[in-house]
Amino acid sequence: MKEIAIIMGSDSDLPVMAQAENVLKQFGIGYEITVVSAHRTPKRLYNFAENARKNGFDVIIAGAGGAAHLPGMVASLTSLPVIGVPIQSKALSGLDSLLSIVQMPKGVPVASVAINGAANAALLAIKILAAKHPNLHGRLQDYMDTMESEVLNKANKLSDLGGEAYLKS
Ligand code: RP5
Repeated sequence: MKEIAIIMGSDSDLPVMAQAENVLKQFGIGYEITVVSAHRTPKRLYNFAENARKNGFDVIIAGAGGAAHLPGMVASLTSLPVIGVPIQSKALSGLDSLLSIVQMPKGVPVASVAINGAANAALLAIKILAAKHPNLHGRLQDYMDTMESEVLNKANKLSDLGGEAYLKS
């Protein structure tokens, strides 16, 4: 079952958006990944968003860069939650993407992660899905525990070695 849709404005966004795919794979969540451009394929955008719920998706992750209208336009056409991923643009380093995604008008919410924060978009999507599949809470807790252990191991190693040796290790 494909519960999450990962869409992006261009295949040039894929190196970032593949990080979301990677997290979903780690958690064994079904997903579909494709390109939907708000400006270059507006009819495809409309068709995707209008049918997203009927097609079984629960959450949409939408990455876009520059004049990043994809997440907002999709959100305007569906009741599903949309998580925007602002892609780092060349001209303005992604500030344009971020502002285009977060400055939505009242009534049309889009959640946003950090610039290039596709992995967090996937984690947030899984947290939303956990309301429907409570077993995901345990898996998310495992993920958090692993992160904690990794940081504590690093802190112990740093205390043992001191900064210079740590950097060389
Ligand atoms: C946006 O324009 C895309 O999301 C992409 O980040 C940006 C550039 O697209 P390409 O010109 O690389 O196809 O729509």
